[in-house]
Amino acid sequence: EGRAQPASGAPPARETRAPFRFDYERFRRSLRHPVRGGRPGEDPETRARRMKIKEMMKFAWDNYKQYALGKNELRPLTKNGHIGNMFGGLRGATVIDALDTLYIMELEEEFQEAKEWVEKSFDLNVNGEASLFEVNIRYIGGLLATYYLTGEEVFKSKALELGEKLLPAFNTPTGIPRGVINLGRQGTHPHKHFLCGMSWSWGWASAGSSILAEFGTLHLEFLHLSELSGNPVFAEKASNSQPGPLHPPGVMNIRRVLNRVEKPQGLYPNFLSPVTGSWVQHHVSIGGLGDSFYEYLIKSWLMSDKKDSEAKKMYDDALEAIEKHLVKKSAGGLTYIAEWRGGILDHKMGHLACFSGGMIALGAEHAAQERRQRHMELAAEITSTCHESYARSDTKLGPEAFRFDAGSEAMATRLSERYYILRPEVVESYMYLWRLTHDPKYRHWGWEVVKALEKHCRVEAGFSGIRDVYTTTPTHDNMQQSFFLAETLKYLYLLFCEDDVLSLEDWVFNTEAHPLPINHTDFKA
Ligand code: DMJ
Repeated sequence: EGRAQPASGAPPARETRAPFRFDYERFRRSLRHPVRGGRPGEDPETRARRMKIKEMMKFAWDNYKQYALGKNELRPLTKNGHIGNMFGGLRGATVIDALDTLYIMELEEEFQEAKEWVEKSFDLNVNGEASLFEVNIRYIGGLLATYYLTGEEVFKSKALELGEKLLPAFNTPTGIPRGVINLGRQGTHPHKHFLCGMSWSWGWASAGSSILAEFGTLHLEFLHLSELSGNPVFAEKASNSQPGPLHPPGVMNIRRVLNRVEKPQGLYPNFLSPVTGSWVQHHVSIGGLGDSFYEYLIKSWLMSDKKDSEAKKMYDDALEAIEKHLVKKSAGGLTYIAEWRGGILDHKMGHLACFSGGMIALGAEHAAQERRQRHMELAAEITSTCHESYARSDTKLGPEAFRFDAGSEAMATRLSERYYILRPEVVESYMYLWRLTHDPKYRHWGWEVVKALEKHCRVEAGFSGIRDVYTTTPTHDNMQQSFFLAETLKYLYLLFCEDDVLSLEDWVFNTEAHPLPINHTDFKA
């Protein structure tokens, strides 16, 4: 599509190709539902709650804009900006993460402010050690989603330019990318994008390994980069070339490596060597370090309009091993997913692992009858356990990790695990479970979170995380995380929207809640 065909009889010496152009209008016609807006005749209380969440988003944005625009995140107590060390020299993480939420909530003026910053101030030629994963999920994901929602070229071109800068990270003996990359401009070699970035493994990851949740959370965005650019390099490899030093393989190759390596009891450990392609440590977790790898398998299948059966099989097999080895019930009857360290269970669930209620429900929707019921029950039970971790705290917000040992049930037992940093995973699961069951308890639970955020996290100049969920005189951590605007507030808002606003029939959410379109293969223009 969009490529010029050589005219018959024309001299074949030079290939003439029209530049590839993604057909945005055609894509918009392929959507089955409008993307935003209220619906006539809706319940006034639901609308009022949605409007409250919109007000929270405006408050979070306005304060970021006033005190931290151009920095990555807002420090709401000291009223200044935070840069951090995850994005190399990139700036404006909150701008990029907020764009699609502002758009969906119809905060038009604020959306224009964010867009203007991208047009005038977003600089991609910056040195510094950036996390491939974080840049992909927040920046590439945010830019792609905003392009698909608005059709504004600036978001597409920035996404593609940044995407190219990430490619050198794949240049390893196995094609499994390393975790850290320098995005700076270096060298002018014809194949410059293979030279301009140096990449490393994280200093803290054992023996130079790459992390499952990092290299396993690129697929959705990289397939869209290929789709929008017409360049297969992101998904697979440069056309007409074998993968090699100058043509590293794209994301599809990651699965090949994972399918080759033996999995202990069918489980995927969190650390893999990008040099040998074997596991470095046997730690398995559906929370931090593992989480979004599983999420991207089921979402890859959904995004492909259920054509990517390899991803579906990998998801089904992984979930079966998780059910068999990691899903447990506490003495008090709470279902949870434990972690696994070389065969020994750690009876702990991180807040991060609470996304899995939503993921399992989403997968269950499309499973055969017997599995569907079992998985829907499992999803509801896990979501309810995560709700308990909130309900059992004094602030009604949940801790970073909670345990099921030494008589404890769904509560943090260590001082260092009592904090809440505005994370989205629990409300994310409420949103999916609401959409898939319409059980009113999910909206009720979501509203409890809104009230708790207002009471304990809202400060004069934005929202802040808290250091201890078990005290009602909280100490604030002075950080308004960019994912609060990208995810927490977006999922809360969607919980109080009709189902056809960003419908699950048209969109999959990347792991930072940026919506990417499903490729409707049966669509006729
Ligand atoms: C987000 O950046 C993403 O949801 C990621 O997958 C996990 N961590 C944060 C939110 O907690």
